[in-house]
Amino acid sequence: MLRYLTSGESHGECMVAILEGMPSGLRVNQGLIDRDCARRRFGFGRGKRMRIEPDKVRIVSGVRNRTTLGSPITLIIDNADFSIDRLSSIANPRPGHADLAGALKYDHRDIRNVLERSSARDTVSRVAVGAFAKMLLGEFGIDILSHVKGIGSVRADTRGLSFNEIRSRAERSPVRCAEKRASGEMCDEIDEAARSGDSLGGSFEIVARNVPPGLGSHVQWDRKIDGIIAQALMSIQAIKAVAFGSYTDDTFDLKGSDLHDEIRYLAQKGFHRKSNHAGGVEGGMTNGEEIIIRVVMKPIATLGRPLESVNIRTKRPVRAAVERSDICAVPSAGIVGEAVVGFALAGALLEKFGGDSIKELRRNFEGYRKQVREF
Ligand code: EPS
Repeated sequence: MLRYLTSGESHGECMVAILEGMPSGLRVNQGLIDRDCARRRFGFGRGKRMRIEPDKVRIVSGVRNRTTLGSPITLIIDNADFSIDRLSSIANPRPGHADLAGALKYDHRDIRNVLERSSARDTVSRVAVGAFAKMLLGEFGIDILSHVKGIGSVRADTRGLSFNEIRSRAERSPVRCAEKRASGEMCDEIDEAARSGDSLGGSFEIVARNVPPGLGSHVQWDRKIDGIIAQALMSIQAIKAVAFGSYTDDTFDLKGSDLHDEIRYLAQKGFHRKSNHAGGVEGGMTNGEEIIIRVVMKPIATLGRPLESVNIRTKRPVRAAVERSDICAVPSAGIVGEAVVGFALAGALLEKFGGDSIKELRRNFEGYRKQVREF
């Protein structure tokens, strides 16, 4: 079983993750870990903290000579802004943040005790874990990308673009949007939100390709791969909606004949589909098509021109607290999305094919591929 825990406060000494269940014999690519952490850090709309933090991941256990041992892997990211004991206390909760619910639940009269852990700073640990998951998936040709579909009132139209085109265009865009026109307009809206003391949300898409059919299972609710992926995505800070394939509010008026993906067979290609409205999942299992997921993120809760709130000590009306923050974190959230989807798929891969070493996992994987080819 693949699992992980994270720990760490936003301005504490460091962020930590322990990843357990990775097979032995996986070559560790530090460059890939660094690259994903850098992709998470940058992106138009991010706050000043991102210029302070190098987000360098130290691997302190579970890896020897750049190869996994099969033992728990501990990852540490030191916080350059380690200032938690000097930071002021906060009494004015921000609407949209964990502040008030967390203070009530844990009986904290200083909201800083809540926000230090609820902060999206924790996503750096999740991206580091996700990089390991992607390395494992990469051994089997499974590849994941993300790209921004919308920010504020701007929507991108990427119909007709291939997986590789979307990835290379998104990587060159300051908002990680594959469409040039939309990318420029998104930057303008973020600038405008910054000027007016506001924040912006949006949506991004995750695509995973070369996923074999049969990850997850129809036989039990907690083994359904779409449920597992949705939970992982919903657990990212500020994510409010997750949808597979073509299924949004705009598609529920379409008929079964419009939406279900007709089945075809070619000797070289095996079973495949004419369309992919299902987003690569049917009956809680991957079906061999690309996995496509749309994720909606709410605007950042910290506003330069804060909303109405109530002081938790005096109970008097006040304006919400203003902290250093991002204006829009949708481009970064896409990278976190890749990481958690990678983790979910790596977990499902290990559940199906087992194996304590990469060698054993590969043997089982290839045996299944042959079985499916000969079906
Ligand atoms: C983040 C670090 C945080 C925020 C952001 C994400 O740093 P600081 O609070 O010191 O500015 O920039 O977190 C939030 C916006 C939030 O509301 O939690 C990071 O490393 O991603």
